[in-house]
Amino acid sequence: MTDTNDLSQLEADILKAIDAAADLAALEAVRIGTLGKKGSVSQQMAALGKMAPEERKEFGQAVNLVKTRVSDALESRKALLEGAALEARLRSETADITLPVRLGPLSEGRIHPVSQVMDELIEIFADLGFAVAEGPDIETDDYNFTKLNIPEEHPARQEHDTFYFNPGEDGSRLVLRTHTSPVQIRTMLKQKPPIRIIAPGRVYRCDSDQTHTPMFHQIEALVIDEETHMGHLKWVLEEMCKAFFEVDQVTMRFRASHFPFTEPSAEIDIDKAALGKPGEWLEIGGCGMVHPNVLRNCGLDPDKYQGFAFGMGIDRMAMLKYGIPDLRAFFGADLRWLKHYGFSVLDQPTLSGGLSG
Ligand code: 2U9
Repeated sequence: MTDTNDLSQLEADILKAIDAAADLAALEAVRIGTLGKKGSVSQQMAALGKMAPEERKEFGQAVNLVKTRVSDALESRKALLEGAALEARLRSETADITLPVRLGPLSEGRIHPVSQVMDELIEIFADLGFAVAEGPDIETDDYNFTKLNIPEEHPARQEHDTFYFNPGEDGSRLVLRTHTSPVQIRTMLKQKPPIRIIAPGRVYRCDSDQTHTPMFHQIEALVIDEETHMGHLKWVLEEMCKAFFEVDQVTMRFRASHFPFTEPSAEIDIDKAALGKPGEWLEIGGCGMVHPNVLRNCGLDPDKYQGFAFGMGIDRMAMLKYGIPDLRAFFGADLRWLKHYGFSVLDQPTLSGGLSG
């Protein structure tokens, strides 16, 4: 082909093929068939070498123009097809975030009733303005007992059935904490009042029978300020019980008691009406005003600061609220038990959305 008319025809055919290419693969096939090594335009270039010089100049220019126009057409068609391909991909890959969560491993797992109740209580106390405080399970004798007004040889030490570690070189003994009270001691030692904290966590006592396990869970609360009194204590406990048992009213009773770390001290009973059995009393924990010696041991002046504290067993609260009969099954790691008494991973307890789903 040495005729410029034929060349025009070739160009027209190529431009038509470029326009007709429906996708990037088809377009690439056109490119290879024209500008590729053995492509139709490249062959015209190769033919130049066999031409007479005078012919070569004119035909060469014409072929070059065809090459440029084909090249430009390929480029612009490519940009168009790429844009369309991206559009199509974006359309097909949209995620509908309003769809319900797909059932998968998350729906298989269960939250243990102890974790559920702990989360519920943390939510309730957060709403009342309490922060969560934590401390180590292994404590010093001093924080677990002495600073809490339980000196060496005090009978309360026997009652606590303590797990002791071997004494260190200096004779000091570490213990597995028998209550979460050392967490409050640590807080008072490092933080100035006003203090408003809860301390949930594991505690340990060397005691095991139908209603006792060597490890169990407690939640304790501590409030220290300049004008704190038992009225505040009663109100907080009432609010907590109403929110926890999800009822509008609770009747409570405070029975005088004795703890070394509080004075006065009381045991807390609630009327079982909240659980559908009115007239029966149920003990849910202990409480009192923080003993002046405890305040002094933590560097606080009892003439300036007063506070209240209370403690409850979380495992017991879980048994009460969710009708779980056997404490020991809590720690049996039986998946059938957990499937029955456990809670959905996706139902986080909130005051606005409901505590127990
Ligand atoms: C500090 C000062 C005082 C926490 C208190 C109780 C009464 C109590 C029991 C309830 C059931 C333990 O889990 S249980 O067996 N607790 O009766 N706890 S007052 O008093 C404190 C704590 C920390 C610094």
